[in-house]
Amino acid sequence: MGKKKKTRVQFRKNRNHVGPQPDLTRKVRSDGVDSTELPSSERVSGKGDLSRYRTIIGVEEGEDGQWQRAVDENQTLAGRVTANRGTSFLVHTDDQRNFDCGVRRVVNTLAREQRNAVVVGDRVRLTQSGPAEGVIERVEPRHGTLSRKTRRGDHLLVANVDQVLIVVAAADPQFKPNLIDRYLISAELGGVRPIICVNKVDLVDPVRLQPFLGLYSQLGYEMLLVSVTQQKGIERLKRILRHRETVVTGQSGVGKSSLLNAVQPGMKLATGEVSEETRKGRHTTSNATLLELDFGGWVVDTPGVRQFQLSNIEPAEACGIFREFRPYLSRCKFSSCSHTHESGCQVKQAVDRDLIALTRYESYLKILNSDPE
Ligand SMILES: Nc1nc2c(ncn2[C@@H]2O[C@H](COP(=O)(O)OP(=O)(O)OP(=O)(O)O)[C@@H](O)[C@H]2O)c(=O)[nH]1
Ligand SMILES: [Mg+2]
Ligand SMILES: [Zn+2]
Repeated sequence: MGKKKKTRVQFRKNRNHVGPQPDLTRKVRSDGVDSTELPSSERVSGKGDLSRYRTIIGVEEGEDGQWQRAVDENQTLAGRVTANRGTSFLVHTDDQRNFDCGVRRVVNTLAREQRNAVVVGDRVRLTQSGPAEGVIERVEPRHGTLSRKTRRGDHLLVANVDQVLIVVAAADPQFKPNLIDRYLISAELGGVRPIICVNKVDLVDPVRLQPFLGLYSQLGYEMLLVSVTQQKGIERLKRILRHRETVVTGQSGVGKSSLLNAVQPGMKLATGEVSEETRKGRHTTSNATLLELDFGGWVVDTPGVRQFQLSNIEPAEACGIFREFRPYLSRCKFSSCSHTHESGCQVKQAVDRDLIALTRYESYLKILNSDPE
């Protein structure tokens, strides 16, 4: 495969836009491909339709306007990335086989801006290179993603999920409502429905969880209380997971893998003790893994992160999840109010009057400051 394969692709009719497409050149250049390799031609086809043809190195515009490699559907297999093995990916093909796959370099090049060319949950096309080996040739457009905004850009964790199960522990590790707000922002940014799951309720007096339950239910979030040890709430969790694609996220040691084992004992996921000294989990799960549920649906078990830091969150983005701020936003004195230090800020006034919970406002400030939790 030394030689670059050139592919002639037809672009979809381009929304009444007739002139040259500046985006193409920019995009391709930013991928480090020499633009002189991209002679272009345009022609008018029959019936007055304008079609656009360009000879490019195997890239085409996807339905969502993202750039994609053109691959021969007959020479490749469709599948789904089920695990990241560090240097390779495990792909489960639609014809029910498993392949250990590398990634074609151009796929990485095209994804440069996103940092993660391939993630668990991705729909891909691969060419077979051995009995159980292959090469990922293309990643299909994604929907429903979970990522963390970090200083170095977006760090994508998983793709193509409908909902995210945010797991916190009532105790051990310590219950931290602020963390939930961080996970809620990630869900909001990725367009996935969040569900808040409080595990280990056997360890506390349920009365202590009431204020918190009230707060988030009032904001309209689906919440559930579970205990793996007491087998409490497991049936409800199963109903929530059934026929959906769910990523399970939360700190290390909160019981993500334990919950999935309770839902489907056959999974036999490794679980670990919460270490005595640090009261933190030991990162028992080390890689995200996509697992099929035998009652319908898929789940992705993820490794807990020690610190869930979010960077570069704009006030407007944060306000997306701080729903209770909304009635006040338009009444702040300054239209660009960040609701942190400004005078005449109606959000701050609402906090003073207990119309907005102080814990949520503090959480908002921490997130804007990119404070570690
Ligand atoms: N008391 C109590 N302990 C639980 C419960 N669920 C899980 N645990 C314990 O919590 C510890 C951590 O569970 P894991 O399932 O490994 O946690 P995890 O979230 O998958 O952790 P990482 O894989 O490191 O991210 C284990 O010792 C479990 O037995 C529960 O409902 N109650
Ligand atoms: Mg785990
Ligand atoms: Zn304000």
